[in-house]
Amino acid sequence: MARLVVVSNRVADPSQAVAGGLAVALGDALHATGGLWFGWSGAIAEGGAPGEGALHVQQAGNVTLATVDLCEQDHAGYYLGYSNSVLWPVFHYRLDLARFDAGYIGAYRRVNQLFARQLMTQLLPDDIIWVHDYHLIPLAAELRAMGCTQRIGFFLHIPLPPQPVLAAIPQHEWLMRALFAYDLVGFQTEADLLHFSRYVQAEAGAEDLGQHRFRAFSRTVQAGAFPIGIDVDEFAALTHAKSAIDMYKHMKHEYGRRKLLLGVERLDYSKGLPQRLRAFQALLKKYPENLRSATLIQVASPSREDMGTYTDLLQELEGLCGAINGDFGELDWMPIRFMHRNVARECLPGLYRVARVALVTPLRDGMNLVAKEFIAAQDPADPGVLVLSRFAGAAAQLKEALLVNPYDTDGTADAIQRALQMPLQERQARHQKLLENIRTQDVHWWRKKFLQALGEAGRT
Ligand code: GDG
Repeated sequence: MARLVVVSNRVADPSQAVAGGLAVALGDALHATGGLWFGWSGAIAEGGAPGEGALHVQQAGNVTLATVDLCEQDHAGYYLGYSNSVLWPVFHYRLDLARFDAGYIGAYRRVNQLFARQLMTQLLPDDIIWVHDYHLIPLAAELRAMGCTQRIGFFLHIPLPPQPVLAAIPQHEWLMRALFAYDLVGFQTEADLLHFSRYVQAEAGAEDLGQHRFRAFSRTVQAGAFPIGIDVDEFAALTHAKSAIDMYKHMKHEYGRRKLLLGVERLDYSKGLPQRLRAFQALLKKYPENLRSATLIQVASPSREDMGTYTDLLQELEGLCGAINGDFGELDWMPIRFMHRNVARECLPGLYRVARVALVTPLRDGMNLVAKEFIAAQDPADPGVLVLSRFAGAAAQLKEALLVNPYDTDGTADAIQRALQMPLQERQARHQKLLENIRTQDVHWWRKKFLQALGEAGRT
């Protein structure tokens, strides 16, 4: 069996107990064939030169972890710059937040070239290479330019916006042309796939060969939708382990008299946090029976802290929480508990399980794994209700959630009220269907489906 090579911006050691679902799933695949995981080490080398970075290779069982350091300038231009100030906002439809600094693209190319150069030294002739996410769009093109002939697949974890939005990126043609160096390009949803298909036909004159195969730039690429899932069994096991049970009991004791609502995400403007807080505020105004009772715990774990847009967002959220707590709070009840901290992964399922309602209301999200984790952690006999944004990729699969438009404050408040009042039978019926869905299309299904399609995608 061919060896699997996974390439992503960050590398997780799959043998570590704290590794998340994706690391576990990719780890499984890597273990099965004995694999290589390649990416940035997370270290910024002081005094390093642009485009240069030492390679570190270590063994974790039968998986080789190969990582490259970046210098300060490359980290600033490639990671903070092009990846997170251009691609992340634009791919999440936020042209207003994009910063098209002319210096970023040079660093983005340089780091992709550096990765390609270092990766080439590690490759075996029959390797199958799987590249992940927006940081590494041009990697295959760089590898091909260095003579790489192995099969290469790409999976985009974030949304692909429609052509008029994508075209705002000055290098949009170059980026999309780079995708044709892959054998397979995977997206989260059919909607993303449609955006790809429309873009390449309209902007690159691509020929549609049927079954999502496209020919342009003298190359043929296979595209597909592969909605990512979670490791349901791993998450269920976490739910029944001590840390999660302790967390559940503690929260039940603290909040037993309250109706608990929960939001968990990285602090990011794509997640719709201000809009969610306003919807919760509207709920308290419109449905006063929730006063002294409904409590929203919002975990916003620190993310990309060295970027200004994230600091602004934090300030906005702290202001909103202060205003809502100030207006509605009582000596013995605070409507919102806002935590700008990371909750230990082992405790998360306990928190999910104690919540009556989860608010997963991003303005735009590739998939959203929190929605799936919440479902996996529920007690099927007395499950909580998922309020889910129609703009999360997960909404295409999780139809039994209460789907909302997060821009519609009143509509979202109404859905939250409906969730809080939902009778047990309806909660059970919805949860059963949702659980079936995340079980059938779990992360192992996703990985196998992608790798099978990559194996079948013949390059011409
Ligand atoms: C990208 C795409 C796509 C969050 N807070 C804490 C914490 N988390 C964990 C969750 C979940 C993960 O982080 C977040 O995954 P999401 O899918 O919700 O969102 P992104 O990080 O934006 O991920 C997304 C995903 O890639 C996969 O393709 O679904 O659309 O944007 O696992 O549990 N974990 C811990 N403490 C926290 O405070 N331990």
